[in-house]
Amino acid sequence: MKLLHSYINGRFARGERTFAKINPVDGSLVAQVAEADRAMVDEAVVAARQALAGPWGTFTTRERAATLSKIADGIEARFGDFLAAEIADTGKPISLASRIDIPRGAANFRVFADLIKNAGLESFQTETADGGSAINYAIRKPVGVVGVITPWNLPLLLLTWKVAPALACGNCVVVKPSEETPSTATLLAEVASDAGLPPGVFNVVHGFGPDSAGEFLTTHEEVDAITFTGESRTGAAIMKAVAPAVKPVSFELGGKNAAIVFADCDFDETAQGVSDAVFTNTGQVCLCAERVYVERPLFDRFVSALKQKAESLRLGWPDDEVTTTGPLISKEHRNKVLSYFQLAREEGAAIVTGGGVPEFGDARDEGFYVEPTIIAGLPESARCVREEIFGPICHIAPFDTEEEAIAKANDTRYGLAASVWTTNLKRGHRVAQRMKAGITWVNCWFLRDLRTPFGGVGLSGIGREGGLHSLNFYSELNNICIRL
Ligand code: NAD
Ligand code: 6OD
Repeated sequence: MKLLHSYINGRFARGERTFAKINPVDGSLVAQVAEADRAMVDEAVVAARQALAGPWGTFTTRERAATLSKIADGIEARFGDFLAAEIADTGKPISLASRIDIPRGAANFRVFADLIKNAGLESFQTETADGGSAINYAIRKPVGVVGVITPWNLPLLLLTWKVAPALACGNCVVVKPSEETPSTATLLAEVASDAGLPPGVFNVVHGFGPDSAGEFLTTHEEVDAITFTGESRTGAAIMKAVAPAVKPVSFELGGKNAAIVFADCDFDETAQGVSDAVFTNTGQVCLCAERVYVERPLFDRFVSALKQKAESLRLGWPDDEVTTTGPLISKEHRNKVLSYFQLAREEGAAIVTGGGVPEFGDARDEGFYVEPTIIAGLPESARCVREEIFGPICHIAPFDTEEEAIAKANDTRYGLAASVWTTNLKRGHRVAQRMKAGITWVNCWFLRDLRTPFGGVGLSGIGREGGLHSLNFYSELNNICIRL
């Protein structure tokens, strides 16, 4: 049986307690994972602190960028290993992991290798009151030791999205991947070491959140900043934990995202696009649409089309190329999603399709699949319309006016993403600009340019990452003022 270790100061280190990583496809055991205790987290943070003052601290920007590019090469060279690890941990279809997760793991390192070489900083020629002048210019320094805490839904993508810019800026990191997805982070440690990253620069500690590696990391005095992706409630707990030390945080949190479909949309493209927005990765993407609003003249036709898309999804084994939809990540998460299916019925929803658990007649019946589900007929106040479910489910409702659609889409405490579907260019801009969301897509969904700001408003997060925004979070900008 595989045993996954933490990676501390350039070596794999075994914790005393282990926990089981279960394959969500059939409930089989993927690996035992050795949990890092408080002393191991401390060791990782101390190693990271020392590494800042070691050879890593002397790397030029160009040398850091070259190391990041080598890590990207290493991920690509071991594409098959990363793919197998990602699939075993999450059960997601090979078609998805090979198209999105693993390529983005490499792309995150390449993009930030390029960006750090080319990132400029501001400078000002300042006129002084006595008729003289001064020059102000800013320099970029690493923040120090960055704690990186990530979720299970896009494990490699989301972890590298934070680790790459943090390293590009010269920091050292201690990463706590989700307990549900320990495998790709462990592989990344091998790749980072092969790429010549000095010991202590990249550390991985395995474990859980409260009273485990997650909490030991956020509360550690020697951690200078925390970057976190996960549930809004967890973000709130971490915020409390770091408050006494006033640590900077970057939070990418939950969402209850809306898709607005106008009657003038390109029907076929929109039906496919909205189906992707709802069901990709079994609805386990923070950007997924869980609320779909359709202009009334198109409503019945669109509901039928989306139902047909949902029913044509292929739930199956992840390594089967035709599988489109995998299981949910765990039994616990499936129970949560099923409790919302039940709640929808109690709240009086019409179940357009799904609402249950598929039967396969083989080992997958021991896994954590649910049916792609569409519900309708609920008031906007219903819990199923207000709370993030994080599964393959949406509520679909009609609207009569643009104002009404905007008001309904924005009536949420979250504010991560939205999508607007129309062939009217002016309306596309107009509605997109009024969305209460960090990112709005028009006639597309999850189309990413890694240089753009990414993050959410309200319960969906604090701060922006992406491009220069990441570089600025992972740097201390020092201003220098010279009197001339
Ligand atoms: P989660 O909040 O349960 O866990 C995320 C990570 O935090 C895990 O590594 C976990 O072990 C750790 N953790 C939990 N409690 C902690 C604590 N008290 N202290 C320190 N660490 C702690 O989230 P999840 O269930 O893994 O992921 C799903 C959630 O993540 C959804 O809400 C989804 O919307 C959100 N998400 C957001 C984004 C985004 O970019 N905004 C991206 C992906 C996922
Ligand atoms: O694409 C990204 O950079 C990103 N952070 C995606 C987040 C997806 C949420 O599940």
